[in-house]
Amino acid sequence: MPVLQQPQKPSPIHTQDTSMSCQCPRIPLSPMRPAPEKVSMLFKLYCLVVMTVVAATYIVVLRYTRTVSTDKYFSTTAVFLTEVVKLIISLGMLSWEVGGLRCMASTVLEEVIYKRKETLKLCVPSLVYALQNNMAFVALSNLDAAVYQVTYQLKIPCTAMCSVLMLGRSLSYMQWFSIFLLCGGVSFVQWKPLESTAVHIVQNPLIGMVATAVAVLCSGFAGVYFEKVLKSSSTSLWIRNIQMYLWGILMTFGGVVVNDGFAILQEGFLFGYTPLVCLVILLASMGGLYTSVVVKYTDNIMKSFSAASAIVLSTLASMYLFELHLSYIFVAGTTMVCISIYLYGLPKLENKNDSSKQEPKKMPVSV
Ligand code: NCC
Repeated sequence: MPVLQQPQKPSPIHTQDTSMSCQCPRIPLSPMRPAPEKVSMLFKLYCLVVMTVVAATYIVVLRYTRTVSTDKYFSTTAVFLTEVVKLIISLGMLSWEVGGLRCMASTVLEEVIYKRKETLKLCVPSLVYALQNNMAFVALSNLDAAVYQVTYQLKIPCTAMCSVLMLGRSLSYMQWFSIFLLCGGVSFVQWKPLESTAVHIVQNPLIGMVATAVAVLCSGFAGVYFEKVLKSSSTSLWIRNIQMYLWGILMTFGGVVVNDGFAILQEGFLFGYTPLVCLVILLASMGGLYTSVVVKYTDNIMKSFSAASAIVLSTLASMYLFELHLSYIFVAGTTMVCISIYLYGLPKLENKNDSSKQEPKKMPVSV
């Protein structure tokens, strides 16, 4: 069962009683910590499966648009437009949460514009995610999608390391072992023999690998940083997202100007855009928003475990649907994933006598 994360400490902002101009529900401003939002297991499962399926489709479509299409669009503009789409959807979700556009506007004014210090906190993950999202384009322009997907799994131990260092989580040796086992298992499950696809550009695998390494580090750090900010107060997820995407728009626009500014003046902002490029932007937006919901209701390590289970299940489902044969490497990978989930959920033996350090037993999400 996934663990519903409780906010860890009350934020000073919740002790202030700032009044709003309209009769809006004061969801993000309650001085008391609200009872943890309960969502059904089915809803979590749905978010995880959508996140995983979107991520897999995103990587394949992105790779296609960068290597097979003839007119190469400016990838920085796609990263920028993704932030814009995510901001618009988050504003929509916030107005649904507070009950209308007027209330949404006053909540944004109050929580995002007036609380500059809070908004400033989101500048860090926004910058790191902007770098990560640009690196994904560089990596997938230079590496095969399967190679990228497999190497990108190194983000699992990297995320665990960041959770230990930044959130003060303690992991037993067995849990560390299970994390590396999971990393290997997902890589095996996703492994596909290299196929020579028609590629219309010159690729540099070294650049691809360096970009993947940067993306791995960014994913671990930014994910845990966002989780820390989100769970240290009862501020709504959509407000946190709006704060982050506003910075994201600024940062990624900086990327557009610095990297492609001159060329865009000549060719146009939307040069090389096709319906597939729009699909990349849509998938990137959906993937990002679902990621934020998953992190809200579980945590970043759980996200890795549950995404791994979803990958195994979706691969099994597609094998059943398309009558494909199980390969030995897939069976080995699946076994590794299952064992790692079991091992991660075992109680921590070394903390048994130390009640102060004991955490409630967390079972990984099994899907
Ligand atoms: O690498 P990953 O996620 O951790 O990257 C997180 C992505 O979500 C966006 N995000 C995060 C928090 C938040 N509040 N809002 C957001 O929009 C970040 O901008 C970042 O793009 C994964 O765990 O494997 C996952 O992978 C990505 C993607 O496949 C890789 O980053 C590709 O390089 C998935 N994103 C998409 O499918 C678009 C994500 O769903 C899962």
